[in-house]
This record gives sequence, structure tokens and C-alpha cells, in this order.
Amino acid sequence: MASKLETLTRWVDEVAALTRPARVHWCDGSDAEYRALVQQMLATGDLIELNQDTHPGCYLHRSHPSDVARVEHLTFVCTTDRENAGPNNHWMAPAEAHAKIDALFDGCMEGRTLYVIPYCMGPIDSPLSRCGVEITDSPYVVANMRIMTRMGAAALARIEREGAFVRGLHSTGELDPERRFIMHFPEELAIKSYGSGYGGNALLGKKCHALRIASWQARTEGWLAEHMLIVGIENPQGRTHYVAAAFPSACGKTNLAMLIPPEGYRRDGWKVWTVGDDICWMRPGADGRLYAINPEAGFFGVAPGTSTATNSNALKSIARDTIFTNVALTADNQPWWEGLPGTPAVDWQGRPYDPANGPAAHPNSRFTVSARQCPTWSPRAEDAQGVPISAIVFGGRRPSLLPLVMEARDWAHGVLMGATMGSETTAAATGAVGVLRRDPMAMKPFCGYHYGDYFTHWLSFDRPGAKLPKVFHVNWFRKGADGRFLWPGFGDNLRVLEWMIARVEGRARGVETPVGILPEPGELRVDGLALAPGALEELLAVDVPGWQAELDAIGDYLESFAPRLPARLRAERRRVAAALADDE
Ligand code: GTP
Ligand code: SPV
Ligand code: MN
Repeated sequence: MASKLETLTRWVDEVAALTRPARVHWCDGSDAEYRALVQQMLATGDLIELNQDTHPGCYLHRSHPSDVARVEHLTFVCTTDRENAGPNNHWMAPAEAHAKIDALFDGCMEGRTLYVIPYCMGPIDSPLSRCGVEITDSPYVVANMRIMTRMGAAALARIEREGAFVRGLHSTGELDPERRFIMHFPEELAIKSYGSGYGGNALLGKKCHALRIASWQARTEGWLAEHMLIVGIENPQGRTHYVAAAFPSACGKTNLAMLIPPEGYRRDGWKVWTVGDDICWMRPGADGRLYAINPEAGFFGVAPGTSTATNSNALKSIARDTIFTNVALTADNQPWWEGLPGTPAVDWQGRPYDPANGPAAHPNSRFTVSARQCPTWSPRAEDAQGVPISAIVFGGRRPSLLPLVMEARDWAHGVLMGATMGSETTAAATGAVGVLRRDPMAMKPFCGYHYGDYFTHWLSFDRPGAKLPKVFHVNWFRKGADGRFLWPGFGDNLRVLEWMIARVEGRARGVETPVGILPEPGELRVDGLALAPGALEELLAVDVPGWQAELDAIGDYLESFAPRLPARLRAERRRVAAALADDE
């Protein structure tokens, strides 16, 4: 019988025959390999050295100006049966997709190095982890994958043991937006990405594997692959609850995962532990609870807005050994973005800074850093069995209507809350910014199959013996009449998490409303908080006519997934609508 690695070497040979690189390099994941790659990229200009006195081991990468975000309109899920991709995905027949993209790969690596990157998503010894191999011609991708995944020899050994791995093929190509595709073949556990060097399009372990392909695998194997942060909240008595939260791209996952408790809470002994900031894989344990791992080993975080005031943990994490992408520079070559003190000298495209050209840093500029550099990195973040989840939180940017926090009455109601969440779009994907769109479970760009089947899968976790987390919906982005945020957000979000934990432990009563359970007046700790007069009342109000209109919109949206919409979800929406009608 052929060795399990022979399958891999045969695939590498096939890809090399198609792409015709000058060299093939198998990545071992060592420090020496990383240093050599950095030196090579400094020589070619792919990386620019930052001020090594203030930022040792830090470099800047400037992407092509047309290649700065995920491209959802060029992202395809290629299933044999079109229905299985669902109305939530762009679809192409597998044979057509392979033909189209293989034509682009033909000879595309001539004169370049083909890198083979074996990687493991999740702790190397965890039964929840899954492996993949990315082939790429981009040294920038290799360097980022080294930070974001467990890459190299250990992953290769696991692949040799298990045999199974996700195949990802990537080439930067000509960076021509007309010749750019991100294609997924869930039935083949394969990904092909051409024409972009940007994060979610090119670091295939991240969104392509750990969400689109993994969500498909998770459905067949009985687990969940979600666009969620994982954070541990330790109370003054030393008890830690783990919370998983799904917010759409650029809506606050990294910030919540690294939250700094407000002064009063710090004094009392509250602590926050970071387990993950973007992706969460969960499955039921023997005790019926959901256990979660972070499949990633690093953070690919949004730079703008990161400051001592908002996220000093992130700022401390990125003080050394970090790759910055599309940020601006100060006169003494330090990385800079909107939200930091000081002034930029050079913008993200390398031009002398001129406010007439827009922000100095690209709004979707990013940092790539090892999770181990985070001061609040959880001692349990690499537990093979994962951490037990006490609460699941959904949320998005909703300038109106959605209260600061509400709790679902049960799992089905929670699934409805997640399935109908919406958010204003952000710079994390190309296209208009600030438009409300529905983004179920923050997975609209990432669910690798039909949303109707996905909702059914979520509902299926409610079964005998299950001890499911409580489900909440939050909104840090409510605005007042003056257009300003009503809630200070960031560290103060712990006040809302404390209430959730009190609910989980049965210590807070809450008040039942037709749309969910809200904090009773006085249950939310607001000492030391400077809120505008009336802001708290507004944040916790239930606007019945507004909700009736929302429920109508939700109904129309859910029906877009008929005939695969689970009846249970339709019934749940009707129940909430009826409760609202009774309330009038
Ligand atoms: P992705 O990496 O794209 O998935 O994003 P993310 O969900 O991790 O978002 P992140 O935490 O990086 O935050 C994105 C933006 O939202 C930043 O500009 C933050 O400053 C801002 N933000 C985060 N949390 C809050 C909050 O509680 N209130 C307000 N007003 N803004 C916030
Ligand atoms: C997101 O857009 O949700 C990100 C960045 O986390 S990317 O890796 O591009 O998906
Ligand atoms: Mn994300």
C-alpha cells in the first residue's frame, strides 16, 4: 500500500507539473526558515523593515492597492448539486470551476518557488484539530501561515499518521481583479485560490479551510465550525466561564477576546483570558456541554482603532515579531494607523501622507502576530479537549432597535436570534460600507453549504442529555439621535458579560419581554460609567412597532431559504411575532 505521504507527494508533483515552478520547498516551520524568508522578502521589497529599536522583528507588507480585502463576489462553493451550496453562496459546477482556475494556474509559478505548507488547525495533539496542506508561490503567505497555524514538521507527522488533509492551492498570480477566484470543493476537501495575496483569500487555513470547508465537515461529523471569538471571564472567586461570540468581520471579536476590565472590576479581581479571536470549533463532550478550541495559533487583527484606550493587550502583543499589512508609517519608521497618537508621514501605499487621499492606514489594514505574545493568552488555550462554553453571543453593528443585550428563552430562540442577526457592512470585504445586511451567525461569507441545512444543524444540538450554553444577542453599536454611540463599549462590555454570567449561574432575574430576556433595572453594573442621560433606558428599551417591522423583514429573509428552512425556525419567528402582538 502506498504510504500516506505518497498521496501528498503525488499531489505536489501534479501541481508542480501544472504550475511549473523553478524550485519546490517543503516548509519545516523552523525559526531559521522564517528568518531566511524574511531576509528574502526584504531583498525583493515584499517586506519593509520597521524601526527595529521600537519594534524588533516587525515588518510592513504593502499589498497591491486593488487587493486589500476578501472578495465575496469572486468566492465560490463548488458542490456537485447546486442546491447544497444554497442561495447564500456563489456556485459553480466543480468541473467548470476546476477547468477555469486550472487554466490560470497553468505555468503561473514559472521562475518562482513553490512552497509546500503542512499545517494543523488546532493544538497538534487535539482530537478536534484538522490538518491541511497549502501550496503557494507567495513567501508572504508562508510567513503568515507560520504565525497563524501550527505549521511544519509536527503537522506533517500528523498528516502521515492520519492520511486525511485539506488540499489548498494558491498563487498570487497577476493580482488582476479580473483574474481572481477563491474556489471551494467541500466534497473533495479542496480549495483553489488565484490572483489575491490578501489574508482571507490567500491564508487558506483561515476562512477557506477553518470555516468554509470545516463547516461542511462539521455538519457531517456532528460539530460546529464558527466565526467566533472565545474568551474566558474569571470572577473574583476564581471561577472562569468561557464565552463564544459571533460578530461579523470588523465588528469587535478581537477587542472582546482581549478585553481589559474597567478599573472597578480590576480592583475587585476580575480577569479576562483570551482563547481565540476569530474562529471557534465546538463539539459536545461526554458531559453534554459544548467544548471549543481555537483552530488558529495567531491573530490576523484589524489595525485601525487599536490603541491603549481600546485594546492595550493587542498593542502589547504587536510590539515585536509582527507582520503589518497596509498600515501607515511615522517619520521614524514606526507603524501607524488612525486611533494611535502621533502623526503619519507615509500612507499605506507609500505616498507622503495627504489627508486628501483618505485615511493614512487602509481601513482594513492588519497585523499578524503569534497568540503566545498576547499578555492575556489563556493557560487553557491549547487544551486538547478544548474549553467548556457557558454562553454563546451573537451581535452586529445595529445603529437602532437592537438592545444592548438580550437573552434567548431557549436554544431554538437562540438559533433564531443568530439566524436573523444583521450588521452594517465594513471594510473587511470589498464593496459598500455601512449598509445593513443579514449575516446569520456572522457566517454569511463563510458558511460552506446551504443556510437552511446549517440552521437545521444548529437546531439538532438540542437533544436529550445536552447541556447547552445560554444564548444572547448584544449590540455595542446603538447610536443616539446625535449619531454617537450610546454605549462606551470595549472594556465596559465586561459589564454586559457579568450580567450574562449571573444569568448562567442563576443569580440574575432579568425581565421577560416579547423579544427576549433583558436585564432588570439595576442588574447591570454601571458604577464609574459616564453615560448620557437616558442612554441606558434607550439601550434597554423594546420598541414594539420597530420590532414588528423587524419581524416582518426577518420572515421574508428566512423564507429565502425555503424549502430547506427548518419548520422549527419558522414557528419560532411566529411565536415571537405573536408575543409582540399581545404586548401592544
Ligand atoms: P475581523 O478580524 O474582521 O473578523 O474583525 P473583529 O470582529 O475581530 O473586529 P475588531 O475587534 O478588530 O474590531 C473592529 C473595529 O470595531 C475596530 O475599529 C474597533 O475599534 C471597533 N470596535 C470593537 N469593539 C467595539 C466596541 O465595543 N464599541 C465600538 N464602538 N467599537 C468597537
Ligand atoms: C474577516 O474578514 O473576518 C477576517 C479577516 O478575519 S480575513 O482573514 O480576511 O477573513
Ligand atoms: Mn474574521
